[in-house]
Amino acid sequence: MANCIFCKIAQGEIPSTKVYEDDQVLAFRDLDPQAPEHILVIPKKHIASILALGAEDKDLTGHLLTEVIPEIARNLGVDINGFRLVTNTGSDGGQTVEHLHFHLLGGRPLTWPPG
Ligand code: D5M
Repeated sequence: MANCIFCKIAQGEIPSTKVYEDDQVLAFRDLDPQAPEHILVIPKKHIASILALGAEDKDLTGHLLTEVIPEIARNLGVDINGFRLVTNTGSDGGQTVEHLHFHLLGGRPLTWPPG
């Protein structure tokens, strides 16, 4: 989608520090890390948020949650002590980039509740 920063990252038009890539999914380091490991996991296809997912995205979301995220967590070593997976949605949710993304945060003890 034109003017979507994460579409541009997915297409290689804007550089990113990649930690995982396949034909459907890209994961890269957040520019403003909130934890020692702060990764953004995105579908390459433009989907605005979790609310914009459709039935046609079941294979993609299943792949992302059951295969990609556990693999990234294991590769980073945060599977041992744990990590947090967050998808901010809409303005109250704090979503600033309107392309579905999961924040994977780990590498330190995280507090709850978030602000
Ligand atoms: O999270 C959007 C996140 O995207 C926020 O943590 C900054 C990050 N961001 C924005 N631009 C970039 C680039 N170019 N590379 C890496 N990370 C980026 P949200 O949940 O929408 O607030």
